[in-house]
Amino acid sequence: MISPSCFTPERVTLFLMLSVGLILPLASVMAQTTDLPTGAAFPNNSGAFVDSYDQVADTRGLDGVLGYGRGTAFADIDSDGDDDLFVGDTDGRFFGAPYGMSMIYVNDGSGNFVPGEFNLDPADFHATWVGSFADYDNDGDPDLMVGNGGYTASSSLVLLENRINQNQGFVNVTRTAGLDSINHVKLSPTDTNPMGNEGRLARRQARLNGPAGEEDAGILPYENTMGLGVGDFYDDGFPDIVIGTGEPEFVAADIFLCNLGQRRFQRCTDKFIDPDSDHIMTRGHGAAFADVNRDGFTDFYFNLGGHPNFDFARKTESRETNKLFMRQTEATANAAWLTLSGTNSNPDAIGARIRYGEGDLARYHYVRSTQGFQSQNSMTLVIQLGDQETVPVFIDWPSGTTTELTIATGEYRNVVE
Ligand SMILES: [Ca+2]
Ligand SMILES: [Ca+2]
Ligand SMILES: [Ca+2]
Ligand SMILES: [Ca+2]
Repeated sequence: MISPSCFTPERVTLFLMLSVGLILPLASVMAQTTDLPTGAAFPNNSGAFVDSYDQVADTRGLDGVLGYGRGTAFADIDSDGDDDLFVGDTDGRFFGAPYGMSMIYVNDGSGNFVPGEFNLDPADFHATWVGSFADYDNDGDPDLMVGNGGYTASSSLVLLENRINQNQGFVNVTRTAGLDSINHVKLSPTDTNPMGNEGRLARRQARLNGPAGEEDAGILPYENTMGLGVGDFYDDGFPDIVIGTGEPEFVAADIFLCNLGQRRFQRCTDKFIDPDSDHIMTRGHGAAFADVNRDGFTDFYFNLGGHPNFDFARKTESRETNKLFMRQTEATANAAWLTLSGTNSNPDAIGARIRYGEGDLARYHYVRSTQGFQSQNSMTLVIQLGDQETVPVFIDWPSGTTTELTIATGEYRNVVE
């Protein structure tokens, strides 16, 4: 059932959520650093070897399709122990084939990806903004919820049940799950240019005068927040921040903020190296973290691209290719991997708090359904052991119960509540 809708309360709520999206993770970062060691090790690049994240999408099977990137998510959809990748794309089919659209990529276990078929229906991915995984039917595999529309096209929610183990791929169960009644159509004229105002117009005009246009006009650099990712670069236990601007008209500076510990962040965009170098000025949206090649170092995927209606109207091009950043370092990780299965708590253990290590070496993980803007980090938690062979792990489940265990180097452990 589709019903007309104008400026709905849901839309207002969405904007409020996006507005506070940056503030809440920052607040939680501040809160959780209380018991952590000061002076976290930040790689020293004074030597000949540069400790960096190299952009490797082209050699890992994730290259070549121009897209309007939106939300992205890592989840182990086929239960083979590695993180597979959902890429939301708000879709270039207006331009005809070959166009980018939302995809699921399957991980071969080493961080190489191949496109998956899974009987996906293109009609279920029209102007997709977000996809998020959870085990909605409690059968042990992650199912996929897709959100379409935004300000791009008519809005819809699609729930796809994971039936890979029955060779049916993902099956649309939106109607039987009772979710179709909340789909709606965007009609409000205020949606066509919700960001237009005098300040932005002045910035736009200045920007048209070249990269230094804003500076020449005395306007601060364009750093609109739309995409937002929170995850742990350098696996030091201190969560870091990525901000993408998501603006169709301009590429703008990607903002990587590395957490130095001691409640301080430092811009570290220069650590994220792309041979094309255009990554430093993009239209960023979805951002997700996972250790895709199981080397003990967290990797980062950035889903990029502008807006199709804008391109149509202005006869311009704001699509971009996405980026996968994998850490290249002389350091060797000493890590283990942990997943949680709730019983009295929810099956995905959303809300669980994990502490590992003791004293000054204690670190924390939190299991969340989404992280940042329209994105979901891997549910597999990377445990850093430092110079230890084992570390104690303490799990606070959402139900209120606790679990204590010991995990060893190289171990992959699923803990059942
Ligand atoms: Ca997998
Ligand atoms: Ca399931
Ligand atoms: Ca970090
Ligand atoms: Ca890795």
